[in-house]
Amino acid sequence: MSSLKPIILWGHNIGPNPLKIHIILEELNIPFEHKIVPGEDMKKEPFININPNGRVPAIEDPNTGITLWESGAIIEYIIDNYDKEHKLSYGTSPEKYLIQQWIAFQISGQGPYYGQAVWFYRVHHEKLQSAIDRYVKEMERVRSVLDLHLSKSPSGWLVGDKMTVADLDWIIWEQIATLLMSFMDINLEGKYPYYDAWYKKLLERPIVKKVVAMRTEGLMQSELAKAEEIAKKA
Ligand SMILES: N[C@@H](CCC(=O)N[C@@H](CS)C(=O)NCC(=O)O)C(=O)O
Repeated sequence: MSSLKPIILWGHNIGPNPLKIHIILEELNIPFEHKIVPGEDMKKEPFININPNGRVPAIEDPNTGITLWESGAIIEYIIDNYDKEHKLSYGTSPEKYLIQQWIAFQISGQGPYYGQAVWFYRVHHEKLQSAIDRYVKEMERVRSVLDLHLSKSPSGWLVGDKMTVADLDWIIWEQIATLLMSFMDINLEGKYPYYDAWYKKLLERPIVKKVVAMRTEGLMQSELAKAEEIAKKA
């Protein structure tokens, strides 16, 4: 991969969606540069020329000239173009489509629901316990779906007999869900054993560990910036 020009990954220091792409690019040893788009710059020029939806991730690949946004589409692109040996994917049916299925579920059933749980617990201006309960319940329901599927998987991975992008795609939001639930004194450890084993295996991967640590550092910095802002106004 050394002859490749680095792919530009437009991301965020705490946003989980770009970090999914960061993990996959690094696991595949693809050169890339993770450029941070500050939240206040996302919905305006020049970033909306890259993603009119004003969200991250987006990529620009100088090797092919493509600009792409939406994490599911980006993962499919990376696999088609840069995982020819199928280190983290499969090229044949049914696994190829099963990977797409788990990615589709991640984008529609994990990210938005977990994101709302974080929003209503940490950000929303008023405390709406019924909204928090709804999204936390959904986080547990999704965990039970993963556990049920993994209980029937001889390899302990979501698709086939090896770890793929389908697994890596889920880990960052699962780590955030576990952290969020710990703030609420919810501990599901032991209730979903197949999930627990899968979660631990993923979290032990050096690249996943590094990206989780990067996000923790980013969170600390943004809490510090918020505290400084409050202190300035006081
Ligand atoms: N469906 C999109 C979701 C992207 C998304 O919501 N990204 C967050 C960061 S993790 C974002 O850009 N938030 C900024 C905003 O909503 O203004 C994807 O999977 O790429």
